[in-house]
Amino acid sequence: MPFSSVVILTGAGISAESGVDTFRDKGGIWSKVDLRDVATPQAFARDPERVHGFYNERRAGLKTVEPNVAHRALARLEQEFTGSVLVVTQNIDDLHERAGSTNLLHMHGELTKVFCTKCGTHREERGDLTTFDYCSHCGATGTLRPDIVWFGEMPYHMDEIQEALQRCDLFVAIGTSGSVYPAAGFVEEAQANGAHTAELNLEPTDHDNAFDDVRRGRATELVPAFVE
Ligand code: BV8
Repeated sequence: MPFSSVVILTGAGISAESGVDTFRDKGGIWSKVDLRDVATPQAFARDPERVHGFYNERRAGLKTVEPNVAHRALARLEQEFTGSVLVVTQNIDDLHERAGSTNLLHMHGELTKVFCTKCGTHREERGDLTTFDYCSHCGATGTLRPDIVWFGEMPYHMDEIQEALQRCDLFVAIGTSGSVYPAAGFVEEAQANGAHTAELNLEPTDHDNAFDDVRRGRATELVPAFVE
């Protein structure tokens, strides 16, 4: 690869063939549940049990899925590439790390973590969360929430991501519809800084015209071929 600094943005499409639901495809998560009822701070304030139930189910679902060859190809790229490879994922599953990626940023949070709204402590959680749970750090009860960036909240690691987008000479978006900002704007930012840009996705997206190289197909076929 004639590049030295690569930023890879992944979305739900890379985990689809592992059996994790996407959001905006036919039959996707947002066709079954209104995101305003489960993925906003207002929803959590209104009905925390419902929000806990939504994420408890998805957290439990992680036990039944495995990384696929696309996740593994990105991990291999990180290990074998002589330059730097940063994976920025919008996904809240843990399939990239289970495949072996280590230079990885979860910009929308992680299903396997919770944080305390009183003391701000983040910790790992693999079981169900309830409104009766207490924070092991400050002792408060009912203050734990899923460590997820909801709509209207600031995504994580934005400074680090912006810095990488300015530095990279290759930006690749994989399995994302490009419907959610700020991630949807990363291609323009990378391109404005001179990076080559590529999109690997099953279906056309609203951002097709923004990419230098557009490839259509399943992530498990496109990603291993792309990183070779
Ligand atoms: C923020 C966690 C700033 C929840 C998620 C109007 C204009 C511009 C922006 C806005 C606007 N109105 C509101 C906003 C801001 C808002 C936003 O973008 N809204 C959209 C809907 C317009 N954004 C935010 O609120 C963000 N924060 O802007 O902060 C700020 C500044 C000051 C003060 C406060 C804040 C925060 C957004 C984070 C939301 N949280 N996730 C959860 O998971 O439960 S986002 C949600 O969509 C998902 O979780 C996911 O992370 C994200 C992106 O989805 P995709 O991954 O792309 O999935 P999708 O289903 O859409 O697409 C899958 C693709 O894969 C498809 O194209 C399909 O073809 C393809 N595919 C399928 N199978 C395969 C495949 N490809 C390859 N192989 C396959 N096998």
